[in-house]
Amino acid sequence: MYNTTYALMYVTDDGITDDTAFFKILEDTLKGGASIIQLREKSCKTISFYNRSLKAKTLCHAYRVPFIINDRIDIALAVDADGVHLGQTDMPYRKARELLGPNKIIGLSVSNTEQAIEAENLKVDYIGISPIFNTVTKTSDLAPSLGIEGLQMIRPLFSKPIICIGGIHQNNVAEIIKNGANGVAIISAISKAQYPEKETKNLKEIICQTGFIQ
Ligand code: TZP
Ligand code: MG
Repeated sequence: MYNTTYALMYVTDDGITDDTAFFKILEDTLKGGASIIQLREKSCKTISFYNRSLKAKTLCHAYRVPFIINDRIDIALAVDADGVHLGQTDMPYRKARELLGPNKIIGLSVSNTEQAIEAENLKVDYIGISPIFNTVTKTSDLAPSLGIEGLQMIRPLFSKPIICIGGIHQNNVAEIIKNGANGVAIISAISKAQYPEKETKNLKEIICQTGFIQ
């Protein structure tokens, strides 16, 4: 139904509490060519998360871009999102699959080779290597950066799409794609850019110019 490429995932910035600014950036990144959106809210109340989710899903679908939710399966079900992104300490994958059914996207963060092997056995839809580089956006519950070496070790262990997250910007994105990732997930390089639409366009162009991704 939707273009489900993982090339460029924009992960929303929960530091942006003003809804007008939040949705302006979201629409800018959709215009710029983000291929999937993950709504990530770490501290807001459930009602605010739910309301943002409903509006964000409508916006993403207007651009025919899939919309997934970080962690909160209840909210994903409530708004009929396209899927969820789970961390290692979130709902276990099997239970999430049981709740969401066979057709929703379920991605899992992995921070080492053991977790990648487990994700392969579970047949999750994609994994997010977390973090690939140092980031200032997420400060708690963060494993050491895996770097390109970590990606190279994990790539042969997982057969479905791999995306990388953490500290990604225009100057390091090509290296990640050339080393086997199917895409990248980005917060601050887009949310803090002066022109998020242009920034997204540039990132997408760099990703596509590697020739590794359509
Ligand atoms: N998980 C691992 S790193 C990270 C998350 C949510 C933050 C990524 O943010 P940025 O600004 O793209 O480094
Ligand atoms: Mg989580």
